[in-house]
Amino acid sequence: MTGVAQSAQAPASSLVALLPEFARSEHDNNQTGAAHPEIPVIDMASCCCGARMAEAAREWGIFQLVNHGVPASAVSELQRVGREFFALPQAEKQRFAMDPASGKTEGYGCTMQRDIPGGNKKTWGNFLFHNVAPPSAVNHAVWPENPEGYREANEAYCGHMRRLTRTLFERLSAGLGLEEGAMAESFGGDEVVFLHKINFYPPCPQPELALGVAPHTDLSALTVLVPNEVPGLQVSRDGRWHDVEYVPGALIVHIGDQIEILSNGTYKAVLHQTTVSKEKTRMSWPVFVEPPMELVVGPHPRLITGECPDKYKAKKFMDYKYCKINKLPQ
Ligand SMILES: O=C(O)CCC(=O)C(=O)O
Repeated sequence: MTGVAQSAQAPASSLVALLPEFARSEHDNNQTGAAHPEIPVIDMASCCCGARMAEAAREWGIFQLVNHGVPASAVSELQRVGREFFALPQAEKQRFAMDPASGKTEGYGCTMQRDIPGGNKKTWGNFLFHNVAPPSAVNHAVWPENPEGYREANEAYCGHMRRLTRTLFERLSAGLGLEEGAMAESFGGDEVVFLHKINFYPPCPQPELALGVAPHTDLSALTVLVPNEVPGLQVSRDGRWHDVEYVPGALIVHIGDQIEILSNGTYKAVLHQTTVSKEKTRMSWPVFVEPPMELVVGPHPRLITGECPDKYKAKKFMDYKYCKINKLPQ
């Protein structure tokens, strides 16, 4: 996530033209993408899946996972409560609005992207996000009580994310020649933070002028995302945008900034954005897996050598986050 979160003003899909605060210049809104079969789809039941993950993390910074072991029922329940939350009346959703100015940094909102040519622009979408684990990072006061089952669905899904993340960290550590436990340990072990977000991108009258999320890499170590069936996610590679194909049942894994730093640049945080549709509502459910705020993350000592000196400063995750959100040098 990037930019400055504002209290939410829902984009009005009944409009026939885009309000200026959402419209980007052509230069600023390069959406030309192509379905790209090369974005790796990795079968976790296959014996070489660890090597394929490491290769995808080096080459793309993104891959899709099938046979990941997260039950379809847990995913569909997560999606149900998300869809039902966004179908609530605006006033009900607004009760959970975030308000960073008053220190309420979790909740319902929309994003304003700063510092782009033509001034600040809103992205065409709303979101809800809050931490789900560990217990010390959770504030249930910012979780919606409606719809029924919201809390249970998020907690159950988080349990699956814990297990999956452990495996991903192990495979990605091995791909760097480190012990399997190295990455989990470097990101805080049992204190690693799971932040759940729901993105809601309603139909847009002029989709060619808007973006759902502006280009960014994730602050996280990694992000595991469930999309609905409406395409829109694009990733940048070799100077152009590539559409991420919808693979039913797959989970999309983004390498985030913290893994890029820990790997001393061997793995790449993926630059991505989302487009929006004229007719359909797109939704996505990313889980951002982050180190605790106080933890210092830097290149792993075993990956710093005479030939390959450290490429990133070691710093507390909270300082990294502050600099990134405020567009300050790291
Ligand atoms: O909706 C998506 O596919 C991507 C969402 C995303 O990049 C974000 O929420 O930071």
